[in-house]
Amino acid sequence: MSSVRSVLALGSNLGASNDTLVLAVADLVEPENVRLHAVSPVVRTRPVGGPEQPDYLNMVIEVETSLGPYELLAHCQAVEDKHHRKRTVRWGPRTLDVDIITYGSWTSDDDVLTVPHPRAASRAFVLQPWAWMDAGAELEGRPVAELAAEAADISGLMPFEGV
Ligand code: PH2
Ligand code: MG
Ligand code: MG
Repeated sequence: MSSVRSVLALGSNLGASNDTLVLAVADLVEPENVRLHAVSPVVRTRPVGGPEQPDYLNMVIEVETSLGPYELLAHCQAVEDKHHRKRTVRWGPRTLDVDIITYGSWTSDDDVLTVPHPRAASRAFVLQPWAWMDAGAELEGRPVAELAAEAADISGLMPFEGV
């Protein structure tokens, strides 16, 4: 059974966000064929885009999975749904967002799934926790830590110290 490493980004800014993230990580790696490989620290971040809304808690995880990319997407969406995700305003507040950032070296740009995530390379709320999780990580041929330092939203990111 071949398996692939995939980086997933989680975000929440409605409800008990820290609890939601902890529970969502457990849900994401609950199936036998999704194994947790690494976890980032949780960060508090200013919202990027969308309407005025609360700060987010963000984190990333790396999983190893034998699910195909579209199966992994469906699994991520099922976990979002379990945590009462409503799909209304684009970039609006949400109880839980789970995005596939990378899926091995596989790339895709279709109506269902774009991988690597099209905006990840410019979003400190993804890049900085990822760099803390995996100091050697690269995206689009560049160190993730360098991309994080250059991202416009880096100044709005702070470590999350707990509730
Ligand atoms: N997600 C978005 C839009 N803006 N801003 C922050 N800080 N964190 C997010 O997770 C986020 C966002 C769309 O998915
Ligand atoms: Mg998102
Ligand atoms: Mg999403």
